[in-house]
Amino acid sequence: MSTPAATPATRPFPALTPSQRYHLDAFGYVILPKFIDERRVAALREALLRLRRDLMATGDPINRPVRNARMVECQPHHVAMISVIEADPAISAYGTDPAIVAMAQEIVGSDVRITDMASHINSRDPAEDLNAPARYPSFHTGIDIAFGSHLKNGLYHCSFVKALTTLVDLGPDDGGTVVIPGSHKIDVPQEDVIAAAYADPSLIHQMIAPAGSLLLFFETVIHTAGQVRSGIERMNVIAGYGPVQYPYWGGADQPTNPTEDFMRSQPAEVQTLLRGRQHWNRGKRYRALQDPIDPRVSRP
Ligand SMILES: O=C(O)CCC(=O)C(=O)O
Repeated sequence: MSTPAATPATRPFPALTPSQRYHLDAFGYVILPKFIDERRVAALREALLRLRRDLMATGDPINRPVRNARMVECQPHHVAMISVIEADPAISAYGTDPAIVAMAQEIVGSDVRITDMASHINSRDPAEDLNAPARYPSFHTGIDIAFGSHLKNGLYHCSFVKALTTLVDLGPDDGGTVVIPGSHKIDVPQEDVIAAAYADPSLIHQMIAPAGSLLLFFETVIHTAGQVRSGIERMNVIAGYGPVQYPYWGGADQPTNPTEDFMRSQPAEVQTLLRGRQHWNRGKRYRALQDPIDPRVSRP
């Protein structure tokens, strides 16, 4: 994918095809297969494995950040790292990738900022009974429907969007992210939606896709990591985006904003992605479904 333009006004718009936009609207997610090429996947894998190693070497990876990143989950079968954006240039390049930012901007409906960047590396949970029907105790959303979404030109916009790329091939037993499609529009108690989905598992969709594939989803859709049933070590990189005036997220208890040194080392437009902009002018921008994708976007 090549998208040289990098300012809010000149980023490709629309950045999604009408079919991709429709899929996202209807289901709350869309997958773009092999969006990131093999070279970038390899660089991201290496960077995140090095970060895991370096964090573990501190002896207290939850409380002792490395390159401003830290762990929020540290179990033998699951490591979750947050605020990873400045840990390696390959990771920063992912979060600030103009093509991904352009899609986030279109989905939010305004200029955006990066709200957080994270990574999960996990394998089979030895406590899970693989003979029992699959259960996903961490099903969640990141923003509620009433506050986090609005309609324009009949299309759904969400103020918290995730761009998750799998760094390994994901088959059906490999724990790809699961979502309850459509739940971003059904404002009833979450437990009722989850119960309905368990009663009919066809209501749960799973990411099954080759390494480098991008899952874009609204944080209003109920989702979580899938169940790893194979011997694989799953690994992903995730960038979160919100309207440009939103605060950084990065873990409610102990927010780890990008460091000043890192922000100052970046071009102006990237600095806005990292800092946000404290102003009510959010630079709103909306498409209609039939608007064709910007011809500058080339898809693999
Ligand atoms: O690791 C996953 O598959 C899910 C990540 C997730 O739940 C999130 O980013 O909110």
